[in-house]
Order: sequence, then C-alpha cells, then structure tokens
Amino acid sequence: MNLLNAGKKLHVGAPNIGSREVLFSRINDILDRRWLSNNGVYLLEFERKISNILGVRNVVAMCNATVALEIAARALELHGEVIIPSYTFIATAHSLYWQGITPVFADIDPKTHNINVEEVERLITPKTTGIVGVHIWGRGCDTEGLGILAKKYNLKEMYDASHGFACSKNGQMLGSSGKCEVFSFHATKFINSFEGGAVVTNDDELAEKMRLMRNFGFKGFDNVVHCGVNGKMSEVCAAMGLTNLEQIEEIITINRRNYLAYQKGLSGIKGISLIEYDPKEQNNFQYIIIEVDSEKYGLDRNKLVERLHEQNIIARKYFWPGCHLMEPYRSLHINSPYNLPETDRVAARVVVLPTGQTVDEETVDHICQIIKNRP
Ligand code: T4K
Repeated sequence: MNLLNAGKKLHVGAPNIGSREVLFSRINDILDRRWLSNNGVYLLEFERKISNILGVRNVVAMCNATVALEIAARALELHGEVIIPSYTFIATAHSLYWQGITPVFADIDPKTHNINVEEVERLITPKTTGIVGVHIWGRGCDTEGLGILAKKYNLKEMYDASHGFACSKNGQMLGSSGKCEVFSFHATKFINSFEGGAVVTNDDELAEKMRLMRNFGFKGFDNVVHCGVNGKMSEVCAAMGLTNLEQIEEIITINRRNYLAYQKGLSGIKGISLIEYDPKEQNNFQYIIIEVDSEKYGLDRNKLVERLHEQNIIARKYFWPGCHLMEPYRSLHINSPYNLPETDRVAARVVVLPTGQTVDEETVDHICQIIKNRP
C-alpha cells in the first residue's frame, strides 16, 4: 500500500533508506569498537567510496554541507565579495555571510536554472575574491565559463554540488571543477548519511588544510595550526552513508521510473512543464521540478501547491523567494541597483514534487491527475 492510500502525508525529500540489517550490524560494530567519531574506519571507507565514484583524489566528509561550504570558503581564504546565484538554498549564501563575506547575487539562465556567466562578469568589482557556482537540480552549471572568468580576474572558483551526487557533465562526474566542490548527504538528498556533507578536491594541500580545519585545526594531539571548527562526520552517519551508497543503482532506477511516469502523466497539460535532464548525461533524478505558467494553466502556482497540500502531497516551492529577498540580504540591498528578473520569474513558477522510495507509479499518476484537474 502506498503512503497516500494509507492516509499519510507524502513529503518532497522523504529519505531513501538502504538495508536496515546492514546498517544495524555496522552500528553494532561501531559500538563494539568504541570509536564513534574523528577519522573512524567507517568515515574513511565512506570517503574512499565517494572518491572512487566521483573520480576525485580527495574527499573530506563533514557533518553537513553548510559547514563544508564554510570550511571550503575559509580554506580558500575567500573574503570581501563572492558571487553566487540567488536561486539556490539559503545555505549557499549563509555559509559565506556567516564568516563576514558578502554574497553578491547573480541572475540565472531561465532554461537551466543555473547561474548566468555574463551576469557574473557584470558583478565583479575590486572586492570580489571568488565565485561559488551551484549545480541546481544536479544539472551541471557552466563550469567552463566560470573557469574562464576566474582565470581572467584571478578569482577562486568553487562549487556547491549539494544536488549533484552521481550526476555528470560532459560525461564526467561533477566534483572535479574549480578548486573544490561540496556535496550534501542530508536526509533529503539522493544519498543520505542522516546529516552529512563533503568537500571534494584534486588539490592535496587544500584537502589537508580542510581536514585539519574540520577538527578545530588540530595537527596531532596538542598542536593547533589553523582556526578550525567541529565539522566532523560521526561514524553512525558514515555507516548510514555507506549503506545507502550500496543501493545507489536501485535509487536511480526508482527515481528515473518516477520521472518518466511524471513526464507521461503531465504531458499535454497546458501551462505545466517538467524540467528535462540531458539523456547523454548521468543524473540522479532526485528532483521532479515543474514550472507553472499561471496564465496558461489557469491557476496560480501557490494555489496549486495549496491544493496538493490539501491532498497530503507536501510539494515545495524551492527556492522561493530567491536568497536576495531573504534576510539579512533583503535589508542589506546587496545587489542594488541590479535586479534579478529571471531568478524572480523562475522562483515564482517552480513546484517540486515528491519522488524516491516512498513514491510508486500509482502515486505519480494520482498526483498528475490532481494537477490535470485544475478548475
Ligand atoms: N546548498 C544547496 C544547494 C542545498 O540544497 C542545500 C540543502 C545545502 C547547500 C545545505 O546542505 P546541508 O547543510 O543541509 O547538508 C531542505 C534540507 O534541509 C536541505 O538540506 C536541502 N538543501 C533543502 C533543499 O531542503 P528544508 O528547509 O526544506 O528542510 P525540511 O526539514 O523542511 O525538509 C524538507 C522536506 O523533507 C520536508 O517536506 C520533510 C521531508 N523530510 C525531511 C527530513 C529531515 C522527511 O520526510 N524526513 C526527514 O528526515 O531544507
């Protein structure tokens, strides 16, 4: 019986969960070892496996992607202004502002929802020290274009790849662009470790610095060489991550099946378009994103979300409003006099629909019927 038939709410972001038996046996082993955190065997194995999947030399796993972004920015010595898209989860902006860096918001390309490189160039000032690109929905952003800008203006380039685990661009897994890339393994992500994140990089020196910063800056027992923080991933989280990695193919198969069912069920509904994934690339299909053209559809985007919620389908309006319209950034008027018309337009149209293990084809069909039966 699916969740809706059982009278339960169906959430966007409901976690995918691997073999309980395997997880519990790992947790028992962790307890037997009495090694719960700080470079334990499960953490090291998790890092090794991610490194193999992504084809990146170094993986530094952390307690979540927000802290991973903060540590990466600090290790890169970003300061002053850093350009990011406004159309992203607020953590991309907060991770910079939290350490005294001003995030300057660039507009997006409405077709890809990713940062627009020309807009980035317009925003570069003498205070700019870096760019953080974001691979929204796991669709790789223009890393070539941002790389060229970074070189031209001597800026540090890094990526928030929170959505992009096991997604490729030009046939290569995301994770190898710029100085480093950050992944999230939060409960809602394609692969979760309860809470978790990682910075990945091919730069050994940078990786070593971030490893130390993740553990308060300690190098050895009594020697602190950096200002650091507690960014460590616990052994239990690493065990969950490892267990979920073992079902990666299965989750992709389920997500892909659901994506294709949505594609079929939503086709031909005026004013509703499902975003596409490039069939030449690998994708985790973790995000079912529709854009609602209210005029053509005949119903406001917010009303559609309300209607879905009334039917126990907890759809989300990620990422509305853009970061530039959230505090503290709204009051700071950081982008004045630049407007972000494409960000505002896309953020006002997007609805995220549920997928993953808790969703079957019957459920997708039911959701599509609700969307179809507009007034
Ligand atoms: N950069 C980007 C581009 C990101 O998207 C994110 C996170 C980050 C950075 C930072 O990564 P982390 O520091 O989190 O590793 C959620 C997630 O909390 C957040 O991780 C994610 N992006 C964002 C897109 O979505 P909220 O505020 O919507 O979280 P919440 O708790 O309302 O959960 C979302 C939905 O998931 C709910 O409808 C309920 C469902 N859910 C959630 C949890 C935790 C479950 O069904 N089970 C659960 O255990 O941000």
